[in-house]
Amino acid sequence: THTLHYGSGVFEGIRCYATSQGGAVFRLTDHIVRLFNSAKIFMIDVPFTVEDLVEATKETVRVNNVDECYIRPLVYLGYGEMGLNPLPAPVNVSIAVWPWGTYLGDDGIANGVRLKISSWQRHDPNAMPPAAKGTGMYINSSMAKVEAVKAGYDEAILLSPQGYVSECTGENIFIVRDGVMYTPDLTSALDGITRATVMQLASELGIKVVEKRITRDEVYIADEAFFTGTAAEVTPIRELDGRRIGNGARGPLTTRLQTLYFDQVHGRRKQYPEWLTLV
Ligand code: PPE
Repeated sequence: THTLHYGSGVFEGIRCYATSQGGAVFRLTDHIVRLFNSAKIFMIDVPFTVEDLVEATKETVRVNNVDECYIRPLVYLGYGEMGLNPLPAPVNVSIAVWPWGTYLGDDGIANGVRLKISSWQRHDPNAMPPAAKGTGMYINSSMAKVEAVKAGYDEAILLSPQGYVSECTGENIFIVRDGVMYTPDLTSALDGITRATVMQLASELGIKVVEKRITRDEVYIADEAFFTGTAAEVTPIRELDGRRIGNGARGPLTTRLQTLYFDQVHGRRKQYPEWLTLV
């Protein structure tokens, strides 16, 4: 297929969580809207509506009988004409679901993970669009991940072409200093739905969140650092490039936000009922 040859697909990563009322997909419509936005950026005409794919996602979870799962909608260019021009290729959509526990291990969620600044750079926005989740774009993340894992780390932070912290291979990053949270702006990072969720939860706690350019040394001397993603959820960072971050364990604010996040996705709080779609 065109997508297999050229990496021309777009995709989403979504989670469904068990709640007292059964399985509930977290921020489903927001994810499907982002999928359509990714497709728009690449000029892929998805032959379905947002509502179609919302319904198809719910049905896929239902018929697979999994309350807790990861969901992977994938828009790909199927069998058709070869060559760089994607326009003649048919547009297909698949949705897969599978049980997927913690992304970087239960110990990572509880005690934090160890990171390395990658020698690979994040995309220049005029080379690869940061707002899109394009399949081929992930070669960049995969190379950074391999480098980090081979060097004995759990994850990598990629710097933007300008040399500022952008994001991890599949997560947005936050640091905490003197009670204020900082996160990179979106000029070289994905507009993460977990990022937006955590920012909302922080505002509930009255915590100021600032989006700005962040240098690597600001992470070294942060009081706390953590990263967010659908797969990774809220994971503390305990070390970067051999420097212990804060007290070298899950920080107090990270712990509060993590608790709020897990309570939210499991439907244990009353706020934002619109974020949970029962299957
Ligand atoms: N940055 C990148 C590059 C990224 O891939 C993700 C999601 C995020 C930030 C966080 O976005 P959000 O999930 O909306 O909070 N990465 C997905 C892919 C993970 C994978 O291994 O595949 C995910 O978390 O589902």
